[in-house]
Amino acid sequence: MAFGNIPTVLTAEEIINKAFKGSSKITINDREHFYWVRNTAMARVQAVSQTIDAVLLKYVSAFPSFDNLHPFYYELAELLIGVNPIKKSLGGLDWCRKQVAAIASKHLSQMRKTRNEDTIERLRESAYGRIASVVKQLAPDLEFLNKVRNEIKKIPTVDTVAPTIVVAGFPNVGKSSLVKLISSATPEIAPYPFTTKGIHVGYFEHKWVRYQVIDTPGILDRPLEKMNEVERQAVMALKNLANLIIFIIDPTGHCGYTLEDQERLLETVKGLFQVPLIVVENKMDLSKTDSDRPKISTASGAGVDAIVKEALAILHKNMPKMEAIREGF
Ligand SMILES: Nc1nc2c(ncn2[C@@H]2O[C@H](COP(=O)(O)OP(=O)(O)OP(=O)(O)O)[C@@H](O)[C@H]2O)c(=O)[nH]1
Ligand SMILES: [Mg+2]
Repeated sequence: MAFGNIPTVLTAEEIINKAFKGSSKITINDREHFYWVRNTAMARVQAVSQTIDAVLLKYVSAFPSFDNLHPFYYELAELLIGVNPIKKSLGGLDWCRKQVAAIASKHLSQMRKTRNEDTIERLRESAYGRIASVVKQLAPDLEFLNKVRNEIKKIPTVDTVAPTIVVAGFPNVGKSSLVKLISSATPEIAPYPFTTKGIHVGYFEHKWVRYQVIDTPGILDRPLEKMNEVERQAVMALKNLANLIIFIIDPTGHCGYTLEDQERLLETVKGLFQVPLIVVENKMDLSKTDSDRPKISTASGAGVDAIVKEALAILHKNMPKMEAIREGF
């Protein structure tokens, strides 16, 4: 998985309670009462600081290092959440780890110097209080990172190496229906636009090569800055993953959009993405145009095999190295 398995991010309060509760169980016995008191207090402060450090470090390391992320994931994270706020909050966690370590070390060294039991207890309390207050300052960051974690979980894992077909077009034209027919993906299909709200990934195998097929949300022909978050995810997939685009047109009017609008989007897509493109007219069981474009019906399956064949031929032609490897088997 691109984002690994990010654990639930605890709240500041939960982290503090966890650390304090764990430390309260520690006692370091000594025959001499003073040492018993001092060593116990010191061990507790140390334990509190170590627990907090371990918890925060776990979060920092569980989040991906955004600078090494594949552009598809990076841009999707940027679109859905915003990379800078995530980096800022993770930076906050690191800041807190340093503060906690410094507070602990300062108090421990003072505890080491005193022979007074009351002073020891006062120092322990002061360390606890300051540590708690620093962790409490993290509350908004922790809450935000937990939300990020839940958003990140929704980002699908894609194969960034497999030859990839991205299926695109206006809403409701039959993209998901095609993806479901030709790959292992099981996207939702429904008779209204914007059924697909994110990227769905499926695979099929042909002669020992695994091909990736990506279903995208429908896009309307409008400038990128006017597109909503759902449409932009389609653009991210087209831009960062496609080796070939299958552009579906529904010329029957069944989808609720005109042929002219769809043709305009096709021109936009051609201009934006420099990858081979197959234009297919779907729903030929309802009606068909007399264009010379390939025609399919995902309802009856007519014409679909021919499209897959054409897609494979184009992918092979564009990936001579892959073909050579494949032929070598
Ligand atoms: N008659 C007919 N209906 C079709 C065909 N292909 C798809 N449909 C119907 O068209 C509607 C939309 O199909 P989807 O596959 O969900 O379309 P989509 O392009 O993925 O739609 P969004 O995800 O909303 O963008 C559904 O009611 C399908 O059953 C076809 O070849 N013939
Ligand atoms: Mg769909």
